[in-house]
Amino acid sequence: MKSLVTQVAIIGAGPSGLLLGQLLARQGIETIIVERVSPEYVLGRIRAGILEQGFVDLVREAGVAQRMESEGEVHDGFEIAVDGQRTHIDLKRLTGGRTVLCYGQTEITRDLMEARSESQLVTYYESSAVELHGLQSEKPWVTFKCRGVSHRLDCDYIAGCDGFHGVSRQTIPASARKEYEKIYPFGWLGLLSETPPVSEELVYCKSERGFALASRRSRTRSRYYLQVPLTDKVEDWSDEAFWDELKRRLPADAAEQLVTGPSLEKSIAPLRSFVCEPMQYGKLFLVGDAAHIVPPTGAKGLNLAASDVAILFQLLKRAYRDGDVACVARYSEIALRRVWHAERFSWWMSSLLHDFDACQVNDMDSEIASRFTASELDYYLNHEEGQAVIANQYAGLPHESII
Ligand code: RFL
Ligand code: PHB
Repeated sequence: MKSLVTQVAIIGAGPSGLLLGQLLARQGIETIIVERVSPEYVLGRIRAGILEQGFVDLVREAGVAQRMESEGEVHDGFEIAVDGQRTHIDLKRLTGGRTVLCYGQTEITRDLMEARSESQLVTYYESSAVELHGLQSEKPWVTFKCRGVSHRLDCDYIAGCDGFHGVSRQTIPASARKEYEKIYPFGWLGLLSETPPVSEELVYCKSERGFALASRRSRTRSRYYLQVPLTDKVEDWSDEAFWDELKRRLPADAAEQLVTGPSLEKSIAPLRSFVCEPMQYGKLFLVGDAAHIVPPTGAKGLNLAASDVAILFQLLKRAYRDGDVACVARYSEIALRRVWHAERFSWWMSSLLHDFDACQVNDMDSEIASRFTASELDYYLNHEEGQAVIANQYAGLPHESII
């Protein structure tokens, strides 16, 4: 057994774990990350594309913003199209100047990984049998296997940044946590292609055939999504079938301009709302997808992960720098307030823009339900105050108000 010691053990080298590690390192706080898969596998995941200002500021604070600032695109707004009718949500005007940055999660992760290896900070990739111990004691520890060698990592705190399927949340006794969950009756089929995007801004489309999203990574790289039944498999969707269906769901003028091409990646993600309360247990803190999941419609998952990181970082800084070790007890209470705001907004955006009728899950008579939805869409899209509600929540709460 190889013995290791650090101050904060981080489980998971996704964006949450890497960002926390980078911020702590800049304060002289030591971390070791333990990750289940290889760096190549982590970078093969195509996920988020929209970053709120709070996220961008945090990446700057971590000293890793250089490429994001030169390659990321500032988006002043986005569009919502309902049955082909396009409405522009002017984020900048409606929020008093706030915008979002379009820059892929894969790129952020790559930037953070490179910064970590340049600073010679330790990450154990391809680790198995990861287990957390002594969470209620003064000195918790983590055991894992890496390259055939068993390791024991002693630490002061453990940050569980290991995503929804990770080990951290499962280590908290079931009697000490409550989980809230809603699974939606459809998924998102995503396709990435080296083709010029159909629009300068994102277009969220509600159509009779179901939801679609036209997103992008750059002037030459597009990311599109289609609402699909949960029973569909990626193999059921050829590139051609994807493009045909997308054209039918996009507004006609956009469909005409759509440039198609071979897919670089295609995957299906289920849609889920999930929260684990509390987000801490003794010396373990759950961060990001390990503690909560939102459906991707509001572009909130990664941003919420970053706000957890910001909170935990500030509390750990206070504990190590000022000796205020008691303050870490407030982590869950502070984080959950923001989590529930994002959960509610993401659920609401998803409910408004997806086709539930196709799934026959409405408990209301579907005719009256569709009138209610039409009226709700009219209010939120055709009135200034409705648009402002969407814009302010989409742009995200400023991080200054977190603690
Ligand atoms: P991750 O990214 O899942 O990383 C967790 C890491 O932990 C590792 N791991 C373990 N390591 C050690 N031991 C174990 N037992 C382990 N088990 C797992 C995993 O291998 C992995 O490397 O969680 P993290 O860091 O909290 O980051 C969260 C974000 O990835 C997620 O919230 C976003 O991608 C959600 N999301 C979006 N968020 C946004 O803010 N804006 C968006 O536009 C947006 N679009 C999306 C999305 C998520 C999507 N999918 C695929 C669910 C679009 C999609 C399609
Ligand atoms: C993406 O580009 O992957 C993306 C953008 C906005 C969302 C979800 C995903 O709401």
